[in-house]
Formats: sequence, structure tokens, C-alpha cells
Amino acid sequence: MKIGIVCYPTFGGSGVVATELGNALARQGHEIHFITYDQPTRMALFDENIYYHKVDIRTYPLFEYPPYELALASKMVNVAKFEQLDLLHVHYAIPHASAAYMAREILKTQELYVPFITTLHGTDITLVGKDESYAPVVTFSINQSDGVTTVSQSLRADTYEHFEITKQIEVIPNFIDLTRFKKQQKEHFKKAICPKGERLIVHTSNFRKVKRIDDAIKVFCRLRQQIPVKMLLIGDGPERRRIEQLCQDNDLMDDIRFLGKLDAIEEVLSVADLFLMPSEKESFGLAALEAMACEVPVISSNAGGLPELNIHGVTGFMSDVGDVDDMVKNALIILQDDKLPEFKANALKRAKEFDVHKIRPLYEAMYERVIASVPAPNN
Ligand code: GMT
Repeated sequence: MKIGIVCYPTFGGSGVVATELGNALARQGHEIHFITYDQPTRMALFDENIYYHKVDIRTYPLFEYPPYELALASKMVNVAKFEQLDLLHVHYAIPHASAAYMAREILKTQELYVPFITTLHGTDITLVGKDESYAPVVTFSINQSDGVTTVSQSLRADTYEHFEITKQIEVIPNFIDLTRFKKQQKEHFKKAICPKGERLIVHTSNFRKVKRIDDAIKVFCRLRQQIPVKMLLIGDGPERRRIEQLCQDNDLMDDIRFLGKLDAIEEVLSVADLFLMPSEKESFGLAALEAMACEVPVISSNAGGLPELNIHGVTGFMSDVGDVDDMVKNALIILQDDKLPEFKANALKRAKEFDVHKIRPLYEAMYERVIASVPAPNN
């Protein structure tokens, strides 16, 4: 198949899923065309089946806000025609689904029907999407999609609850490439960070409020009062400065390091003992799955789709959002010498259920169904 993939090209979960899906499909022999404003960070650079089409955004003195959606829709039209795409798969509703709708309708006037599938990832529904400034367009473009998927049952339920959806939504969970995300021998790295054999706690995110990083810091502080621990914070975003300041003010900087955005995140996860994800909302929790694949148990909240990933008492524990006491109590259970190996093994076992080789065929099957249902010309 020839598939156009539209996504945010950044480190965010939706962009990572879209790009890794494109990479996996290309390895299967499909022709993949990424259409976005920048080269996706995880795009396989030297795969003969992968192409990248940059969306050019022309500014003009009249435009206070450059019309990205129009430039994207135009690019989709051009790529779909020139490359003879079978299908467009857009990740994150805003503004990708409405741009895809516009592209499809333009192509229809040229006797071409290129269907589009919309994958909803989380905040496009649970936060930004349901804001009244976007909700009508989000509802319309979901209903106009030729296929719709969400990354968890929880997100599907949220979508039906918050929008008037007439379309069937299929759940296809996040997935993991276990050849990349696996525990590697990085003991020298562990020794450098934890020279006295401290336990290593890791948190990864885009440092948005919804991640509740304050809770992660509180958990760490309380653990630190009871056992030797160190913490690594990976990623960047709007909350980072404030959180760094908080750590400085509380004299934590000897034991906490901020690593910023990392490409080889699996190398750090390989030496971690515990992953913290206290999020207020989390449609799936891809960062936790990446940790689990590297044999790291997870302390998370029970928000959104996290119960569909983290098995309470097996791969880690879940607590109510904000229940830091419970998170600390559970973390202490996991970090005991005689318990940790079992939690680590369970985390890996669970991650294997989301192996890309199991999930990618679900998308391929959906593509085939959607392409097969394309209306005949002049209908
Ligand atoms: O985690 C984020 O805030 C980034 C966000 C995104 O849209 O890029 O991630 C969302 O999509 C991921 C991939 O499907 C999910 O694993 C994350 O749980 C989801 N984030 C939220 O729902 C907050």
C-alpha cells in the first residue's frame, strides 16, 4: 500500500507512534510518505520505502497567524495525487483530521477518492479538543473520517462521552519495538549516576502540567528520606524551569538530574529501577511502555488508559491521581531486594503483549478494509 502519514514530528507520544508505525510499515514493504512541517524525530532515514514531504508555510504580512492547516491540506492533495496514495493516516485530531477532510474533498472534485483514517491520541480529545474553540471542528472531522481509532478503550469512551460521534471507533493500542527497547548492559552508566548503589528512579515526559511532575518530585523526596535513591528527569517542556527551580529550592540537585530531550532513551531506561508516571490524564502511557520493555516497573496514577497497561501489583502499582502517600508506599514494596527482580520480569512480559509485530497488522487490516470500502467514481 502507499500510505501518507501526517503527525507532529516532535518527541511527543502521538508523533512517536505515527513515526514508528510508518517505519514498521515500510519494513513490511509498504511505501510510506510522511507529510509534516519537519522531519519526524524517529523517522528511519535510510529506508528505501520512506519519503518525507515538508509542509511549506508561506507567511504574508496580513497573516497574524500562519494558516498551517491550509498549507497542510494543499500538501496532502499534491502528495496524494503525485504519489498516487491509497490512504492518508492522520495522527492527532487537531488540525490534522480537518486538513485531511479538506484534502479528501478537494481530491473528490478531481475524480479521486483518497480515504483518511484519524487516530486520536489523548489530549486532542481529553484537553484541547473538547475546548469549545475546537470542539465543533473536531466532532465534524472525526465523523467525516473513513476510519477512526483510539489508543485505548478509555480514550474511546472519552471520545463518545465528550463529542457527538456517529462513527465506529476501533481501539488499537500503542506498541513497542522490542529490538530497540530492551535492557542493555550499561552498568558503567549506572555506576556514574548511582556510585553507592542507590536505586534509580526515572520520569520521562513533555513537562506539561497534565503530567503532575510535582507529584513525581514529592514521591522521590519521601523515598529519599527512607532509602538511598537518585532520580533522572528526561524530556523538556513548559514546566521544566519551574520544576528545576523547585528542586533547587529544596536542595535536591545533588540527587536529581535533568537530562533534557534524549534520542537514546532506552540506554537510560536500561539502568532504571522504577518509572514514575503520576499523570492527571494519560490515554495510554507510551513512555511507561518503553520503560517496561526495558524491564522497569511502573508507579503510575490510574488515570485514563493506564489500567490497560500497568497491572496493579504485577508490573507495578497504580494510585489515585495525587495520592503521593500511596505511591511512596508502593514504590517501597517494588524497590525491596527480594521483590524487584519479579516486578522487572513482569514488566517485560507485559510489554511483549504490545510488540509492534502484534499491533502493526491491526492497522494494516484496517487500511485494507477502508480502502476496500472506497466509493466507486461518480458516487
Ligand atoms: O504524553 C503527551 O502529552 C504527548 C501526547 C501526544 O499527543 O503526543 O501523548 C498522547 O499520545 C500517546 C501516544 O498515543 C499516549 O501514549 C499518551 O498517553 C498520550 N498522552 C496523554 O493522553 C496525556
